Amino acid sequence: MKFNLFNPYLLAASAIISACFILPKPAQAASWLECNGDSGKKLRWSGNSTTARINTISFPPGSLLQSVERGINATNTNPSPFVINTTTETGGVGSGNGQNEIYASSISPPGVAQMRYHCYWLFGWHYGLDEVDIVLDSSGRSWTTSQNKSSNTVYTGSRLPIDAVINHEAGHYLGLMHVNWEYNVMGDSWRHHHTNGATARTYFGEDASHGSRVLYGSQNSTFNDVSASHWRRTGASGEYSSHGRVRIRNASNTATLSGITIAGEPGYRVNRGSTVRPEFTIENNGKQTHNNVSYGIYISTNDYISYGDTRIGGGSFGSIHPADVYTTTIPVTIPSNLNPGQNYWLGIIVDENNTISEVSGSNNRAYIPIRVD
Ligand SMILES: [Ca+2]
Ligand SMILES: [Ca+2]
Ligand SMILES: [Ca+2]
Ligand SMILES: [Ca+2]
Ligand SMILES: [Zn+2]
Repeated sequence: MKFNLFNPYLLAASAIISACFILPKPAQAASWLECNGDSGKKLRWSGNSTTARINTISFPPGSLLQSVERGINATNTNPSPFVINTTTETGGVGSGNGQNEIYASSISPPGVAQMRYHCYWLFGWHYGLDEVDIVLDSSGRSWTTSQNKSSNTVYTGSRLPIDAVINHEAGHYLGLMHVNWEYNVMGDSWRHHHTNGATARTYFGEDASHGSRVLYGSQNSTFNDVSASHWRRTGASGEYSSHGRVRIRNASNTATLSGITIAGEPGYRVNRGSTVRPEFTIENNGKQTHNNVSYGIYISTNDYISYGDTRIGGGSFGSIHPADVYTTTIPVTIPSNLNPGQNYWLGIIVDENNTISEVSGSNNRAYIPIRVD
C-alpha cells in the first residue's frame, strides 16, 4: 500500500514523520511511503546500506548495546540487499543533524522512528529518505535485554524486550510503515517471536521481508527461510495488527478446545485418542516460493521441541508463498498411551526433512502446551 506524501508547496529539503502517528489504510502487502502517489517513487534510501550510530550513553557496551545490535540484526536478516550497518558514538543526538542515531529519551510511546525524507518537484522529482533516528523511551519503562521468556511480559515475565522494539523501528528505518491486516513485526512486535524452550527470539518475518523486497529488490545471493511461530493475527488495533497465541481447535475446526494455563502459558485440554487441530503460523521469509514443504507434528514432555520427541503426524504444505502469512490448523490424533493429567507440549517442525538450505533452521519449531485428559 502507499501513503501519498507530496505537498506541492513543500520545496524545503526535508520533512519529518514520527512513524508512530501515521494513519494507514488496509491493502494487500506490506506498507511504505510514496512520493506524489506514484508507485515508482517509493521513499527509501538511495543505496543499499546506511550506518546507524548507537549512542553508548543510552546503551553502554554489554547487554544493553548487544540487545540493540540484536534487534538491528533481526531486521537485517531479510531477503533484500539493504543492510543497516552500526557503529557507536557518545556525541549529541537529534533529528535533522544529518546522523542516523539510536538513543534513549523520555518519550510517550515505547519507541519511535523519526523519519526525515524529501519529496518535491524542482525541474524533476526528488524523493527519498534522508535521516532516520530510533528513540526508545527512557522514562522508567521496564525494559529487558534478555531473550528469556521468563523475562518477557508476553510470556511469564514482566519486561519489554529491547530487541523487539528495535526490530520494529528498524523496519521504519528501511522505509516500512505499520500494517494491521496481517501478522507482522510492523504491527504488534511484542507478540511476534520464534519460541522454543526458554528462548523467545524477535524476528523480521514474512510481511516485512516482502516489504523490504518491494523497496530494495531481492538480494542476489540465496536467501531461503521458512519458519513456524505460535503467534497469530487476531485483529487490528488502530494501525497495528493485534496478535495472540495460536489455538487448538476441535476435529471439525468449528470450536476452540477448553483452555488451561500450563507453566504460565496458554494451553489446551485434549483427550487421549481424540483428533484435534493445533494451529500454527507458517512463514516464508525468503524471496521465492517453496513447494511441498515437509512438516512433522510432535509430542514433547517439555517446552522444547526436537527430533527426539515423539512424532505423531506430519505431511507437507503444497506451496508456501513469500508474501502471504499462513496460519493454519493441522489434524492430528492424540496418542492413547499418554499419561492422563500430565502436561505435554504439542509441537511442529517445518522443513522436517531438511530439504531447504536455510538462513536459519532454528526457527522452524513451535509449541502449544496441552493437558492430557
Ligand atoms: Ca550524534
Ligand atoms: Ca539524527
Ligand atoms: Ca522435547
Ligand atoms: Ca528456518
Ligand atoms: Zn512503529
